[in-house]
Amino acid sequence: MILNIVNHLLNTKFTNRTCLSKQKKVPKIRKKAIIVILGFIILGSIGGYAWINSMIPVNGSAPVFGFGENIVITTKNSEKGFVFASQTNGKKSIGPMHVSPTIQLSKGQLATVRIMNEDKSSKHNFNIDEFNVHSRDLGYFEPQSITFIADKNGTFHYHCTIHPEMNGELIIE
Ligand SMILES: [Cu+2]
Repeated sequence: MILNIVNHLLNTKFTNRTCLSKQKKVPKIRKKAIIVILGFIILGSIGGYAWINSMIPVNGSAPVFGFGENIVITTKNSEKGFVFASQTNGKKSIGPMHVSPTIQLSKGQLATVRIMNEDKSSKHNFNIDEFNVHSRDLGYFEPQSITFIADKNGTFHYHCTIHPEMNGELIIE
């Protein structure tokens, strides 16, 4: 009889324990969910910060929302030596390849230069000093995009600091 009671108590204790451990498991899952949600919020805000930062032109301090003119420039090694080349000539229509294309922009226009080094033999960079546009020294097939505001009228030069013969004009009207 006593043994039965002890057994019964042990059983209830045991089942209570399993109940307790089950109850503990639920908050653990919730904790994990909260951590995951917090992780998403943190990653999201880092991503959002980076995204807004990428909207700040290199010659400005505030983000500019909108689509800039895309200027696609590649660097190549041709018979003429190292050259800047473009398929777009600063305009949206895709035409023949231009060597050292003249980039034309309207004053106040947002522009994104997309540079790609297609030259195996050398690193190249892209600079427009007056607009604080300075790329890294790009290795083979390394791309970089730089956004700036064409906030001054005039004729400017873009160039590669490694090869002074690599240069072209930027006209803002
Ligand atoms: Cu170069």
